[in-house]
Amino acid sequence: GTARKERAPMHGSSDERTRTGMSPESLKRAFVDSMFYVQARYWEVATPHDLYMAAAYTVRDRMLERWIRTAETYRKADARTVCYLSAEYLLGPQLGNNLINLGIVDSARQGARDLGIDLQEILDQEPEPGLGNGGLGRLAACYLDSLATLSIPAIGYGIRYEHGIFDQKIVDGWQVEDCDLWLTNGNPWEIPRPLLRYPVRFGGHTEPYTDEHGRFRVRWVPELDLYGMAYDTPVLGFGNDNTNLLRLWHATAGRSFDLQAFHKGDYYGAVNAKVGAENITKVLYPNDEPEVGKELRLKQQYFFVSCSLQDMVRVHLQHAPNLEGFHERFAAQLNDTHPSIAVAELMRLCLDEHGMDWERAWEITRRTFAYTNHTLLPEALETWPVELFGRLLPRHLEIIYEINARFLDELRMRYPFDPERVARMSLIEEGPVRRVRMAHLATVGSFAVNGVAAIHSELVKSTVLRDFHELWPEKFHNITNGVTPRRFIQLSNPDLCGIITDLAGPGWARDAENLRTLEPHADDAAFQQRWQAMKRAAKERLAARIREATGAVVDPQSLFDIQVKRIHEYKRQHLNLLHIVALYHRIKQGTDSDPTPRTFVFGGKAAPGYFMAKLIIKLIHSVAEVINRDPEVNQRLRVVFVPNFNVKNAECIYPAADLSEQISTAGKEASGTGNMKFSMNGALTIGTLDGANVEIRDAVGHENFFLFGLTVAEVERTLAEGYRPWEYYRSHDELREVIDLLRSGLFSHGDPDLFRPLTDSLLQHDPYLLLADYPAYVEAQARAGDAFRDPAGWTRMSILNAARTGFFSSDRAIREYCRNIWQVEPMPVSLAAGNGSVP
Ligand code: GL9
Repeated sequence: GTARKERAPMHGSSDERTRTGMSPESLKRAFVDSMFYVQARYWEVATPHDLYMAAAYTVRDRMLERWIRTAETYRKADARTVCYLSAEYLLGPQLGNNLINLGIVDSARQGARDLGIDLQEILDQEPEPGLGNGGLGRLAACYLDSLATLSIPAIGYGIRYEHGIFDQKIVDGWQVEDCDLWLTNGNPWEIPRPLLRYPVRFGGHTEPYTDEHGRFRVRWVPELDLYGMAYDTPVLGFGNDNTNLLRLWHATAGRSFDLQAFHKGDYYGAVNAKVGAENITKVLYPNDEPEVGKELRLKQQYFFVSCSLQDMVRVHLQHAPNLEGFHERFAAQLNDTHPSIAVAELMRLCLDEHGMDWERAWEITRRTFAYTNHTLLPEALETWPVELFGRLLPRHLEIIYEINARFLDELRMRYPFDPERVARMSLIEEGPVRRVRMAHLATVGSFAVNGVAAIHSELVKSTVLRDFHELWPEKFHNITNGVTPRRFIQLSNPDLCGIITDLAGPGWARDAENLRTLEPHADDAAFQQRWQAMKRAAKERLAARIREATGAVVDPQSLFDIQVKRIHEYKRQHLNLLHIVALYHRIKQGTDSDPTPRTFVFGGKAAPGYFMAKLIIKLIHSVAEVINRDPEVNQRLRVVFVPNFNVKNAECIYPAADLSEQISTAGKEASGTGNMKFSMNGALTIGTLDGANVEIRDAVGHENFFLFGLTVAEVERTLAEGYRPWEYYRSHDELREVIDLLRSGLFSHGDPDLFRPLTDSLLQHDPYLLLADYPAYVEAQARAGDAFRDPAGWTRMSILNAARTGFFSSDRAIREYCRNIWQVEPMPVSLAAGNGSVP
């Protein structure tokens, strides 16, 4: 409405400023008001949760002017906008981060103190939105932070799962999953938009018809419709006034339920159908890489993609008469193949709903999307059975067939004598069960494809998408992942933040390359002392946390050797365990030569259906139990498992690490992002040449990194030559003794069979080459242990790691996406300009 625009009242007026002031005084007043007017509580009966809610609303109020002003600025400028489509956002707690990005941490702490409250206690109350499984979802959250910080017009689109990643409990050393309840006590950060709803359809059939111009068209007659309703969360930039939008969709039953089923008198049937519709956004699938092919999962994917594209179309049509130019307004990033059905959905919207012809629709679609690949693991490459696909989305399957028919025609022309290549590239996998290959759909339907670390992007080009790279070499990019220094240094490690700010000034958190100012101080004794004190304090905090969570007592003087990440065979937590058992064995034998006391910390969730991963968790606990209570050993070694590894715990873990375990089989870990968080916080890495480890090692200096293991080429060769793990077992005495100990029942109360599935797998197949890498790993660990006994040398390396990892800021990654892929420019928001006056 232009008419409305003229009369638009100016919020953000001086009244508004006073009301949303940032001083301790006004924060305090607003907090007390929120307690009364929002929480409806009085002081004497307020629970810790009430304190948190009142604080969150107080902070949220202070985000709104920026948020609204940002929306207004982007809209007026008709700005090209990035739409990040992701099934996962592992946001972590919001309050602390929002305080930092608003620049009011000190005011808030002061205000709280005046009221006799400890800010930390309030922060600890927040349940975390764990709407992601691991690296991929956390990456999306880091990218939202950087997009806002770099003033890039951007919207994050995703799913508002009622239950995020499960809570992990440990019972008798086994993982037990518990339902995540992040929403049950209310979510103060989101704004429900009940009127912002879109219909989403499923099932039914399609029928041809002739439109009023006599053109052939197709109509989808769905069986079922439901609605997606928007919940909006503001995402603050740091050091600027931009505040972007994260829009998550919630499923509710549509009219078809009410009208058809209820009115037919089948009340219970109708209720059931309604519940079925609302199930779509009930729960996040807790699998990491391997896919399961569950119908509900495909429904989730289509549901959120359809809502998001309809929303984008609505916005576009506010500025334009039709969908021409859609690709100029939006760059839509597909975070893995999970949202890749978007290619078919945008085609459907253009063709069926907006009457466009195929060629034009395809042009717009291909110029809208870009696709990020996050894994090469064959079992993780998404494919959907054609039968299931056609049952749920008959029109989309038709469109995919048509895309494919045209694509294959092109290929046959280009490669007339290579039918095998054409079959390999098809969007449909032929076989006993025909399947839709989502990575091929995403690649064909996008203008850019990228991997997430240099080595990974090369492997994408030479393995899973090799044929596509040969066809379209210019389409392929690398964008090495990054992590936000706001959350993973400033928020998690205030002491380190203080050190850096003293040297580099406060600007470093917006320009992480400024971390280099630490470098000249790496050998300075006084500086080293401050650094050691920082590390020491972080280790003490983690030790306290561990004691609280597990009862285990660990020594902050010892080397903290930490592996936290999803539990997966390719990540090789059990290689770490083989080394621990070797150290134990040496101490028991009296053959030990590495007297460095160590605390081994593990953390991570296993997919609920992944038996081996769960057995690895049990093995960690079992080894811990034997080692921690043996007085001959426990002065030197401790092993702990931090239950329920999540963003909140992670913030306490990364700063406390001396040694970061990044020991995946070369070629398997696409990038890793924990590796970056550790080294930014001054941990040294023991790692393979896999994922971003390669670039971290180059950045920090080879002498400041404990490298071991087979390279990708060596892994390939070893497997090609017929790998026989048994021979490593036979010829390596210590390795054999270690595995025999696992099979002896020592760690399983005399039951020699408990860990048999693991040891058998290692001895018979060992697909991740633990035995081949074992000698090199143990040797690298010995180097690390030795190095730790030279505190000055270690501290120097630790400082250099932090100083040289600015490249791994997600700001750098997002700048690369903006320049190389999205072609989008910053649009800074100003709170001052013209908006200060009362109308
Ligand atoms: C992952 C890769 O395995 C990681 O190596 C990578 O760092 C991240 C982000 O690019 O993506 N792909 C993937 O499916 N997951 C990743 O972590 N899995 C989970 O998020 C559980």
